[in-house]
Amino acid sequence: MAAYVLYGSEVSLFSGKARAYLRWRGADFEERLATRDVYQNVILPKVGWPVIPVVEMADGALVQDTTDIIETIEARTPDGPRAIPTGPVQQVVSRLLDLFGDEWLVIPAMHYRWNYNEDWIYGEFGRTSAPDAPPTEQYAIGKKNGERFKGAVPMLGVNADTIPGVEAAYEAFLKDMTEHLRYHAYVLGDRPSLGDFALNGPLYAHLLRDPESGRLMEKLAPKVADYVRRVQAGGTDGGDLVADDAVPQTLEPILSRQMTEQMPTLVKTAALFGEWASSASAGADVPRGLGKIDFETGGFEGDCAARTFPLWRLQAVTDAIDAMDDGAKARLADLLDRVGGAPLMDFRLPARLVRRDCRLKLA
Ligand SMILES: N[C@@H](CCC(=O)N[C@@H](CS)C(=O)NCC(=O)O)C(=O)O
Repeated sequence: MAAYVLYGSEVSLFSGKARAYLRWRGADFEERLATRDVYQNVILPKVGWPVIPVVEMADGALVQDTTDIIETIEARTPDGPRAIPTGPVQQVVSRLLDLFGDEWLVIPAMHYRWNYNEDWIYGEFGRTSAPDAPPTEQYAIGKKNGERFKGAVPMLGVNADTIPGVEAAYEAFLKDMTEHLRYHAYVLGDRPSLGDFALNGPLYAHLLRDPESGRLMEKLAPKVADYVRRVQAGGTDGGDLVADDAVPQTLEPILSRQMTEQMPTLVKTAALFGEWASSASAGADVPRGLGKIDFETGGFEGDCAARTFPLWRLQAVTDAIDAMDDGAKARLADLLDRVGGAPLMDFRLPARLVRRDCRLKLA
């Protein structure tokens, strides 16, 4: 019996992140398809809501949330390689890329899937949920299951007004990443780290694997497509992160876009969270959304749901900043200055978040 069981699927963005990590770590794991039986018999009873990926540990404990999975495995087996760099500046940058991959690249990932690959994805959802059913039944099942995910597209701010911006921002990201890959095999050097796994979720499961999206990536950024395949396969052995806790300069345009586009949505969401928290009790479940906020991407404006989960990833960034010594803080401040992220040095959420029982709660 394998040490870990990954419940997930090839179509799932976050399963792609977890799988790439487990492969890179050389973890002894078995992947089980998240069929409807698995949802009914494993995920719903033990996690409480329908979500993947879920990893079952050797002692039977179930962990949901990809970063939690990575942190739990690294804490339980500290002798193995670390996805989360020990260098303090590289650690903050990794946490930033975790926030960017999971919670910002999800926007193009969902846009291209649902606006260019809709029919195909229904079949895929059906094959995942009911692998033994005939194709027409799978399509019907996939269509029913897919409604929930399709419903998230407008909440992410994808609509007729913003689509040109979503596409422009994604194409700019592909260009920046292509340039970065001329100098480094992975985001922080010659081996994968947390940021690579976070980028791999949207880039692999949706933006490379979905047929129309994959054609676009191969055409615009074949080097990125190659990188995505390498990370999904577990990365190459032997290399290391760049020395002296340095951050490649070619990563700065990507961090810059994160500061210009994603950070304002987080600041607005944090303000709504502060209002909500002021009348909520400690331990209260944090709503998944707190109304609407304006946002801008690729030069186009629109609105999107103020999703609270990204604040959890942001808190991990600011916690990593708080843990730094003064020398590291000064080096990070220089980097953030260059990418338009100076306010992040002092920005803190108005209240603390905790995650318990696979849910986000007010501390
Ligand atoms: N933060 C979670 C996100 C997991 C997630 O959103 N998974 C998707 C599939 S890729 C899902 O099951 N979503 C259901 C939902 O959000 O209601 C993680 O990193 O594991």
